[in-house]
Amino acid sequence: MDRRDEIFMRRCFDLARLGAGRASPNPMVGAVLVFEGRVIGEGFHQAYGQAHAEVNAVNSVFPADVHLIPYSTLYVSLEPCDVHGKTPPCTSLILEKKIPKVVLSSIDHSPGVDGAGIDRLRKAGVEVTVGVLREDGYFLSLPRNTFVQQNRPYVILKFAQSRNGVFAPPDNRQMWLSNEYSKRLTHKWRSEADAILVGAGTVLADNPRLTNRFYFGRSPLRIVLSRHGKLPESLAIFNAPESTHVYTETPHEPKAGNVQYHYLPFNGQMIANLLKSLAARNIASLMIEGGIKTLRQFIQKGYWDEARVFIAGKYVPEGRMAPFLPGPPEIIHPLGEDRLLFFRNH
Ligand code: AOF
Ligand code: ZN
Repeated sequence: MDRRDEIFMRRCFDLARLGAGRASPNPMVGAVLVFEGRVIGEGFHQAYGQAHAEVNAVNSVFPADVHLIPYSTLYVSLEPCDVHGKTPPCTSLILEKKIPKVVLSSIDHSPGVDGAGIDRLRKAGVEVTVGVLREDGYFLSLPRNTFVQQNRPYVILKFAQSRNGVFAPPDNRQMWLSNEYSKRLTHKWRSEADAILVGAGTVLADNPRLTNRFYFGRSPLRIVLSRHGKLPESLAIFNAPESTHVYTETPHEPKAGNVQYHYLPFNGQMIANLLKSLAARNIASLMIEGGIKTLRQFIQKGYWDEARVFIAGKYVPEGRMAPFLPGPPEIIHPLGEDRLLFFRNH
């Protein structure tokens, strides 16, 4: 594999991530157009329903370089689409612009693509290389591919625990464990997730807002699991303008327009049915912020893809212990006195 392929592919990944929080439920995709080692165009999928990365890369080429396009290589983090969705297929653009070579990292498993994009290009004589930085590309596109292949959102568990593994004090008081860096990161993640979910116990104990206040970008949709639906309308989670969906066995009419109640039987299929319902609402990524019971339900059913766990520097003498995750963390980041442990369920 050409070392330069990896450099340009990394650039595609960096560009792709600029679409975090806005591209979903589409994938984050980045593209770079290169003529003889020189980048002549770059682009990424900036927002759902808008132009794809390849289109933005081609459109970014300076007029003086446009004649170079038929002699250039298009690097793209994901297989170019071959479907007419909200925008025309990128395969058509590549053929129309006579781009002779395409280098990509991972496959788009969306219906109608899933290898068809590669086939169409190859049949038309385009040289296609697949699998550059395969693993990174796989994980970059995993939220989208999980959404289309399993008909559920990509699930991220997020929680904090004390140095000695305590999640919450015995009396269920709110306890802030992690530091300012961890808090800021949490808000960044909120800006990237389509929705954020908590159990009713957490809502009642902590009265969280669950909005993004300490990072750029938007706030996610808020989801509450509440078997009996008895939640006072004065809770911060019901504050406008962000929307809140409550999943409950006993639905009732909300007072405010930003709140909706949905019927969900709290049985053994609850998590599976909830995820299916969220997918039907185009929610492709979901962050679970607690509490212990809710996190454990997702872990027990195996419905989690990543876990981001803050280990605070603080020691808490007693309390309820944090959920247990099988397997060791893949990455450990220092964050001041805290540490961030990153797990994958695969
Ligand atoms: C690409 N490049 O930048 C993105 C792609 O409804 P549409 O028009 O947005 O098309 C949806 C399809 O395009 C679907 O297969 C999705 O995975 C893919 N997204 N494809 O070639 C991009 N964002
Ligand atoms: Zn496309």
